[in-house]
Amino acid sequence: MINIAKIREDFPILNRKVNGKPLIYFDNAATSQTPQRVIDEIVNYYSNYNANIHRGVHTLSQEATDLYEAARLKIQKHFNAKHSYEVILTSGTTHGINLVANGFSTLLHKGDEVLVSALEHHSNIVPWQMLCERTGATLKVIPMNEHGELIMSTYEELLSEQTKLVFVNHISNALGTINPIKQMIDMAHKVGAAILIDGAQSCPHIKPDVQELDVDFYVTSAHKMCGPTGVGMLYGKEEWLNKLPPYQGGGEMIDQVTFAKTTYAGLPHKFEAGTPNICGGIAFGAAVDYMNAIGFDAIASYEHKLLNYATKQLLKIDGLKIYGTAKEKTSVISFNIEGIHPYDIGTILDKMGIAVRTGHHCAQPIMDFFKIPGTVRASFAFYNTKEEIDALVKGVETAKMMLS
Ligand code: C6P
Repeated sequence: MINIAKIREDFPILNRKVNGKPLIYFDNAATSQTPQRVIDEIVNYYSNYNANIHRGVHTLSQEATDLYEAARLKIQKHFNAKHSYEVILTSGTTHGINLVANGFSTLLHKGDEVLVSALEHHSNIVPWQMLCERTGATLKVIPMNEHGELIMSTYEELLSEQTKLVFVNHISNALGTINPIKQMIDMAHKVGAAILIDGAQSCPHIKPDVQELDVDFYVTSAHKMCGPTGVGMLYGKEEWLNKLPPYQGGGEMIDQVTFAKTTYAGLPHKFEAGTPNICGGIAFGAAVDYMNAIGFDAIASYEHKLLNYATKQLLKIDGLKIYGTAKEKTSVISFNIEGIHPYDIGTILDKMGIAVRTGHHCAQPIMDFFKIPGTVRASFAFYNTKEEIDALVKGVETAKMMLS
């Protein structure tokens, strides 16, 4: 059971006021808030350990290296990767996807097909379009239905011997749909295709087990799960990471450099060129510890209650339509009110101290599917409350009155 009052004490930002009102933060899918434990880790690093890593013989450098590598081990354990070197620390989900897409430049050819789901964030569309332009491979789309669920029978039809790669998010950022990724992974493997799962939105709610999933690549960002911005993880199966060429060249990713030829370092360093976000990596480890101490089962069950309550209360508002009504759904509610632009609702809510996201949520194809310019999106985290949802509902009613 979650002790919500105690948890809220961990997040200093929840005490601030916005426009003279207590902050109600419902933009968790854009970025989550940061607990004191993670803030302390950042302050501690810059106060006591700041040094470059994997380079110095001096004590500070060795201590910073130990902390950074300890964080990698925490992340490995959290996602249950078989080896720590299968965990590549990146700048975030976008970086991880681009790294894999770039690597496949040498592995794809004209005639090959790659499948993307209709539910993707631009990060999991554009790099693959760029890959297809480079290689002559064809991008095909797994469609969705009116509820925002992928149509699995069409997915099955689209899979063939030509399919080399599938990419799909674990949870849609715009609609909250939880995709049946285990089934999708198994189906991709049956035709010999590799599959990448974008876990940007799942990691705050679910603890994925990459070995049990048997996934080839899994990517996420620390800032979605109580960590800092500018750091994230790419998990890749060892055999796949070995097949991919390095993404960026520079310091730390090499074995030997001469002007005639360079040989590369082993995993994970082959993919970690340059000075990484050292403090960010260490704080990512602290965020993983923090969330595990609360427990993902407790988080998921509490957030599910918030989702059900908010859905029920919001639907009482005349003219309000929710986009994304999948059976399997997480705590994201995208909605519009007939005749009112989402941006106007978001602006009025902000005056009441309520932070929501408005617009296309970097998922324009989803908005095109529903023939709308965008939605208001309220996304809940385990530190939100029922009382905050009541305030949101009241705020939306007021906005509706002002704008109708
Ligand atoms: N979605 C949102 O408001 P980065 O920016 O690399 O940390 O994450 C990109 C990304 C990739 N995939 C999914 C499913 C995402 O939701 C996001 C980020 C935020 O929905 C910011 S656009």
